[in-house]
Amino acid sequence: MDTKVFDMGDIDIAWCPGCGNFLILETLKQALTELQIEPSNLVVVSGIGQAAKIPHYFRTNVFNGLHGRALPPATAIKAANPALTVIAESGDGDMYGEGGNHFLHTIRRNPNITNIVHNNMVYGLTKGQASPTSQIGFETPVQVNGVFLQPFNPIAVAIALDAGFVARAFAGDNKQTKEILKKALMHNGYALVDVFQPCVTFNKLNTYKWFKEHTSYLEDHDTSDRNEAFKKATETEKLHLGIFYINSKKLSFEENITAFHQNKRPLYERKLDIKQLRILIEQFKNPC
Ligand SMILES: Cc1ncc(C[n+]2csc(CCOP(=O)(O)OP(=O)(O)O)c2C)c(N)n1
Ligand code: SF4
Ligand SMILES: [Mg+2]
Repeated sequence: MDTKVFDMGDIDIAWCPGCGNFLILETLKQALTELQIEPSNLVVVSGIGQAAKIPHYFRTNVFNGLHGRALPPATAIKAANPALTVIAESGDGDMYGEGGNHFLHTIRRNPNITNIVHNNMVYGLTKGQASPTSQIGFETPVQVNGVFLQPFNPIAVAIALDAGFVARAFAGDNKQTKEILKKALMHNGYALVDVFQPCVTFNKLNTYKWFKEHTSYLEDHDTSDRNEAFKKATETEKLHLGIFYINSKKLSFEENITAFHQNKRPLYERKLDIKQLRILIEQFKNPC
């Protein structure tokens, strides 16, 4: 298999030259290729934003939904057909701001999906307002005196909620990002990969250079130690890169729902009872 199986061919990509999104797109294609995941067995789901354009540039099954709403359809797709590899991918605003509620409750549900967040610490698509992960002091046309709110810490929140797989990568490091993505894709249950992604147009603070200077790799770290993982996630002098935490003992959402269902079969394998469906439609037509 070659990464070209995922290429859309000769199309215009509406990202700025030098944008970190190009690196994430290419690295993800490499990870999928190395895992031999075929385009026909993959679904890429997103919300709205620059990062959320990623399904447009992928030759596979895609669903581009509403702002902040990538996780619910991704959860539903996986529940209906657990044989598919499902990726929910969007930006920091989409996943942690507008989609923040879904972020929390998807971790609780634990669907077997990979959640990739392009974290550029800014609202890129809407031209540079502060996002939930913007750093204190970041000046924008709206936050003219600089951001004064504490940045949202997705890694610490995910560990606090006992997410099954929690990692952070940097788009500029192809090798580490690819290895993390491969492990996340192989994990049974919800996997968060927050990827630092420079926005070269609207974030002049968190540049490629800034990320290199302000990050350090997790070393000799026990990924089963939740307390230590939380401690590392809250350290801010250097932002750590790597896999913080893995808990493979939890049942996934799909395993739970098929266990509860009488015939133990996923939705797409069950026969449609057209008579019952008609009754249901009639009920909705005449709710009173
Ligand atoms: C309900 C709703 N609110 C606001 C918007 C405007 N909007 C579109 S994208 C976006 C922010 C995207 O930021 P992020 O998710 O970080 O993605 P990026 O563009 O940085 O990749 C906003 C506020 C919208 N489309 N829908
Ligand atoms: S505005 Fe920023 S995030 Fe959007 S394409 Fe340009 S560099 Fe990338
Ligand atoms: Mg963003």
